This record gives sequence, C-alpha cells and structure tokens, in this order.
Amino acid sequence: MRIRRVQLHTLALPLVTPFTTSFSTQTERRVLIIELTAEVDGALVTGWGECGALTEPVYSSEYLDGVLDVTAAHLLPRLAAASSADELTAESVAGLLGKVIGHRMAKAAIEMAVLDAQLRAAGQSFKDYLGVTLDRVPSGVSVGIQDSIPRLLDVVDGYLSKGYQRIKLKIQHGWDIEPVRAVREAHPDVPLQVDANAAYTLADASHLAQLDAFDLLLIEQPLGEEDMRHHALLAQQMRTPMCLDESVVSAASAKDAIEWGAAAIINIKPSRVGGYLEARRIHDVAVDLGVPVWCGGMLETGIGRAGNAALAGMPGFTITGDISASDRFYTEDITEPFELVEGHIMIPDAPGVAAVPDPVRLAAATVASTSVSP
Ligand code: NPG
Repeated sequence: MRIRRVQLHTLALPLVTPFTTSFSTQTERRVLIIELTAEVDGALVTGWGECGALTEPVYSSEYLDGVLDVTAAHLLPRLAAASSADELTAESVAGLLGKVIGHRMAKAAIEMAVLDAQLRAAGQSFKDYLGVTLDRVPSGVSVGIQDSIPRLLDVVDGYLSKGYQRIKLKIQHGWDIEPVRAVREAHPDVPLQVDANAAYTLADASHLAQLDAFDLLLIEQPLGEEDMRHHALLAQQMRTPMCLDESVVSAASAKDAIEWGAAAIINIKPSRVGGYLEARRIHDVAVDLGVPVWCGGMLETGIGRAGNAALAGMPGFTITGDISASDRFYTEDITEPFELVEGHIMIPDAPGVAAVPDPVRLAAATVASTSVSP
C-alpha cells in the first residue's frame, strides 16, 4: 500500500468512575487514535490504530506527548520509502521501524492502522487473519483500588451481577491481603486474580505469600518491570502462579521469563509489546512452552477492544482477559459499544482489525488533531 495521509487524533474520554491502580488515579482517558488513509490497488482505504500510552510515563516509559513526537518525527518517516514504492505491508512495519529503540506503544498503533487498512482492502476480518474460529470470548473485569472494603464488595457485586466471569483486583501496599480476603470470603468460587503493577519488592515476599490462602488464578507483576530475576525468586516463595505484564515486551522476553521461572502465565497487551503481530508471536511461544496467556486491557476504546477480542480468541488464551464491555469505562464509546452477552464479548467479523468510530462521536471526543505526511 501507499500511505496518502496520516491524522493523529488526541481524544479525551471521561471515565464513568475513577480508576485507581498502584501507579495513578485516572478520571479521564486521553488516547491517541491514528487515522491512516492509504491507496491499495488504486482504491483509497482508511485504517485505524489505537495507542495504549497514558498521559504520564507511570505504567511504562511511554507517554502520550512522547508518542506524538516519536510518531511524527521518527516512525512515520521510516515508512516513506516502502510506502512510495507501494511495498508497505503490516508485516513489514516492525522491520522498517526496527532501528528505533523501544517506543513499542507508538509502533503498535502504526502497525495496527496499517494492518486495519490492509485487511479492509482485502475484505478480511482480523479474526480470519488470525485463524480464530470462536464467535465470542469470556469477559473479565479489572477492579480499581477503592476507599473501603464495603465499597469494594459493592463494586465487585455490581460487576458479578452484570455477568463478568472473572474479577481482577488491583493491589498495593495497604490494600492487599484484607481486601482480597473479603472478596474471596464473599465469593468463594469466583475466578479471582490480583495485579500489583510493580508496587512491591522481593523484601515483601512473605507478606505477598499470604495471598496463597485465597486460591487466586495468579498474581500479576508484583515487582518492577526490570526485576525478572526477582520475579523468579518470588515465584519460588509463593504457590500463587506468577504472571508478568510490564516485564514482557516481546516474544524474546516472554521466552526468557518462562524459561527462567519468572512467569507461569503471561498477560499479553498488544500495545505494550509493539503490536498485534508480536502479540501473536508471544502467544505462539507461550503455547510451545505450555504456558497459558490472557489478553490485558488498557482502557481501549472500541477501536482497540475489537482487535483485542479477536486476539483473545486464539487457542492459547485459556485465561479470561480484561476485555470488558465499553460501559465498564465509558458512558459513550466512539464506536458502537461492546456489550456483555451472557458474560461474553462478541468477536467482530467485519473486515479490518478496528471497530470503525462514529464520526460525530469521534469529533466530539477529539481535543487535538494533527496531519502528518509519511
Ligand atoms: O480493562 O482495559 C481494561 C483495564 C485493565 O487493569 C487494567 N489495565 O495494569 O493492566 C493494567 C491496567 C492498565 C490500564 C495499564 C491502562 C496501563 C494503562
């Protein structure tokens, strides 16, 4: 394909309720959406990409303004030669951007937009492209840190009554053993897991081992992003299976994490790992090594949620993911909302990766737009 135009839209979407993790409290999602217009076999087609980066570098080193800068100044220009030669494909994007170190969320958004355009031009759904045969995936929900345990129990009850099939509790120092105990006592059989977003150190091992009493599916990223060795040591001191999120940034690091005993389960977020194609490679590595994976979420709009739902239909995704309904975070999504049906989210089967945004809702949510020439 040849890229004709790229627009970088910054959206501001209010959250239905504040979302508190060990790294921040968010009341609004500011998100970069890429609109890429390309020419494929003489016809114009639009591809959409969504970037996971937050406004601050508190989940990972990437952040929205940095993504905007690196995208316009360093990433898109590297696609120019392949684009003018009409040789650009989604499968070539990672290689063309390979000299730029890191910036995986920025790269993922570009690759997603190119892949979306490519599949739309071919009339192929992402689900078909991945070879997924399921029509729907079970839906889990991530529950932020609350002000009190009674409030937490109410929030969890609310989600369970909507049909969510798995609960993930955010934990941090001072909000870990007792809240988890309370939820487990109230719901002895609910699939339950915890996520610390790197809030602890190995010195907390015996404290964290108290979580072993609650029959958790997994503990996610208790230690720092670069503490792979400490995760392996902590895993030896707990029975709860160790799951990595932040530390796994590629198929190579997924293989290391598994082989070193740092991860028994992997959370795959396409944005964190540089895109859906690397996400698929992580899935394949994990399946080869007998490790289950699940699809994480980054408060995606319908654009990213559509792609995640298809990815989560791959066979290695045996643990319920953070793919909840649009109304978990947004009163009004920019696409047709994803709804919970019997605790599941439908996998889209229309051509492309993304769900297409409604132009009126997209415009209403947009706080800045820039046009970049490739
Ligand atoms: O369902 O989209 C969702 C949110 C799931 O908890 C969730 N995401 O640490 O996994 C996480 C957290 C997150 C959100 C991380 C936004 C980074 C950005």
